[in-house]
Amino acid sequence: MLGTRIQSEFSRLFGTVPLMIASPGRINLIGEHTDYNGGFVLPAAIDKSIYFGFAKNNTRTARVYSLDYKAMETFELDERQPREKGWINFILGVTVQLQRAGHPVEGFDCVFGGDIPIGAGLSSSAALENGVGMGLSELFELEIPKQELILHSQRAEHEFAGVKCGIMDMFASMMGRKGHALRLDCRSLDFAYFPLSLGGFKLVLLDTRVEHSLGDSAYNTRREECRQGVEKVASRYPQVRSLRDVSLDRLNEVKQDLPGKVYDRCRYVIAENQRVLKSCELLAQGDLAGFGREMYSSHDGLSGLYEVSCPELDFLVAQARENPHVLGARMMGGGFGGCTLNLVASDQVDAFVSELYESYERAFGIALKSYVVATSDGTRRLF
Ligand code: GAF
Repeated sequence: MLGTRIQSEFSRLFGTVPLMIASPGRINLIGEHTDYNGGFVLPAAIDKSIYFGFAKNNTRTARVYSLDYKAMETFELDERQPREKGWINFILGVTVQLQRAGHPVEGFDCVFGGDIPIGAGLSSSAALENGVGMGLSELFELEIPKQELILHSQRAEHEFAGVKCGIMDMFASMMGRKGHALRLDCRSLDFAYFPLSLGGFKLVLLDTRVEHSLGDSAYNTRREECRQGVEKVASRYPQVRSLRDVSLDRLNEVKQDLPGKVYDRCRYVIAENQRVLKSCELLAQGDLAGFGREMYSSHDGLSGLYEVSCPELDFLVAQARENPHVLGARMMGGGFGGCTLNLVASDQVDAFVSELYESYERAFGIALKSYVVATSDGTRRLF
């Protein structure tokens, strides 16, 4: 087990027994690019995690070893600025946020490693940030509430990774519950655990293994385009704070004043919010086929109106559509690469994956990867 490996690696490197934390990645059933628009999402924590060992070292230095990168990095606790690049930024970023919030963090040693594929859109960075937040909170007995840790993770991502992400990823990773998705209102942060019974179907991730470089900058541009749309509508309806408050009728009233792209982005977000609410109803009624149709519509909007898909993702979703054993498929996460999420009949998963493996290789010369995922509990102390 990975956790045990981390623990023994820790003892080998630092000569003590650490406290252990597990922090999972996430999938998102539906509700993409709605979180930073004050809307709704339906993510779940998954059974792929980063494991951490932590111990105090009675200095003012953090020594952190990444098992996956086989690399040790250190920083002093009064370091406050992001490094130019690298994974240490996520750990440094959370440590800085905790200190800024007045939490007395001291020197620590940390070893971490996991099985969340990196760059696949499964939020390995949120898992990393959450794990560091909880680990330091436990180590120094800070008793920081989970909801506060989530906000520290988000700020670390904004300031130390440069992505103006919403709250979904860290929320899902931190608050996940086995057997459930989370129906989250990203404005109020009210959430409800949503039992997920998929009957004879499984959630299958197909990893394009591409990460188009415009991802981060395009993400920030989408945020800005949504803001422009809100600003226009709010000039007529001052109570409007985010696209969550905007109906298509009201958006149409200002259509002539908006650049075409901005209109399209807003139209997508308004529809996607409605799809999340509808999907919750369909899933509660056990209507998986209906939910699958919402997944396809979500993908169409992300690809056509929001323009965050890419040929590899579109190809995989188009192929899934042809397969009668797949109820729904969509790109997942920020876009421009990463995974598609597919709802596939359990006894057809192998056939589906091997068929796509071949056609994807023929089309793009890339070896597809696939993962069958289950839901799991969120970030937690193991011992
Ligand atoms: C990324 C972001 F980090 C999330 O906040 C969310 O906006 C998602 O893209 C798109 O739904 O994962």
